[in-house]
Amino acid sequence: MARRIMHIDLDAFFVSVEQALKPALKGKPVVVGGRPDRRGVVASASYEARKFGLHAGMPLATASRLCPQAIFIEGSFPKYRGASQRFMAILADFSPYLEPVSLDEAYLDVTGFESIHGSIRQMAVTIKQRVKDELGLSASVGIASGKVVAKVAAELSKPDGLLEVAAGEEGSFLAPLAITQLPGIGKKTERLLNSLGINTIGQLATMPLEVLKSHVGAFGELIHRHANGIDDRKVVPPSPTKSISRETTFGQDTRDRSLLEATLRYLSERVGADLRQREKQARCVTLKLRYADFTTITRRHTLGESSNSDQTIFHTGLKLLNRARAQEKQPIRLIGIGVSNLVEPGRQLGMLDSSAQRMEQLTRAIDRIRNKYGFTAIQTGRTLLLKEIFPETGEGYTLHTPGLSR
Ligand code: TTP
Ligand code: MG
Repeated sequence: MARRIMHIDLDAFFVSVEQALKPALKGKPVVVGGRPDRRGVVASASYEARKFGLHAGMPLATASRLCPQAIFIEGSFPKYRGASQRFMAILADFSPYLEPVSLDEAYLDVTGFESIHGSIRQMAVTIKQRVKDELGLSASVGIASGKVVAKVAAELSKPDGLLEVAAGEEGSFLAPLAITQLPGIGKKTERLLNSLGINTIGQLATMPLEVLKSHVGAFGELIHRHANGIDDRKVVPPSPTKSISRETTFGQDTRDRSLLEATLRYLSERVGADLRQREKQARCVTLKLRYADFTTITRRHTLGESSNSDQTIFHTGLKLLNRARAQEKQPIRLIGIGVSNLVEPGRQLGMLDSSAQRMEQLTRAIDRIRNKYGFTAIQTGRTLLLKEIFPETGEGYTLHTPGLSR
């Protein structure tokens, strides 16, 4: 049976989230990326702004010159992450074969699901409607027998589009399009192919494979197949997380007890928030330390009962830290905390205990506020000390290991 793959991509995602929250912005040229007098580039431009030539990646100053009436918005990542999670949750209602590709983009394998919705096309209409009703966002959907054609179809249908390519029509659908419309063909390959007289996907598809490979190497094989509308790559749901950790290197090696504890507390809260976001609990807590001489140790503790509480992660980490510090007096260069042995939250005996229940309610309230206003919108007493040390963004502290500030 021919597969049916959907590619769903939200239109002008960051901008549309802002417009959904502030309807006065609708129908106007809007840019998310920052103020035009700052350095930086456009992250997302509304379709009204695109009429003036604005696009993602363009310097803000250029954007403001081309379209002085555009409204420039700084943007806030937690908002977009929240919208993305709700978007993916809607898609997950339609098929378990869901592969998120980025915040606003996913593949869905819906092979054999026709009868549930009448047709795959009707299913796409329902998805678009739910995204609009529940999130106030518009999505574009491409449907085809494989990923690449579905993605091209979604892209071509934008904005607010829906385009289905029937089985057997993949090649003729792609043929008239410019080679740059084929995912994976960048500026360099475009120039090279253009110099060979290849401008459309159809020309690429009929080019002898050996000739193509002699110019672009092994990569030629893949783009040749894609140009012919052939793509059997599977829709792969993300593999379940096995562990979650956060770590940071200090600006200067330290023995400062309050700094170590405050940092450990902050990292524990980030791990806890991630754990709760994934609706998991952990059985194991691991502390990682790197000393001034670069020796790195990890110390692990298995909890009596699985947990997702910041308190438990922090206190377990603190005990491990105190034990390690009693053995080794060197200054510390890096500290990290992680959890593993993740399990589905079960019925907690401890929850009968009303103080644990109150703590759980408090944590949930804090998570909600942080999701909305950024991680540092609420801080616990211990981490306030970090204000003096790390630059703060709405998102959280910018730790010295940027990739791990998440
Ligand atoms: P895209 O889906 O590429 O763009 P878009 O949703 O803004 O517009 P389109 O209707 O064409 O899909 O990217 C999704 C979001 O990712 C986008 O809203 C902002 C962010 N992004 C960046 O931050 N930087 C970038 O260079 C790009 C391309 C996207
Ligand atoms: Mg998009």
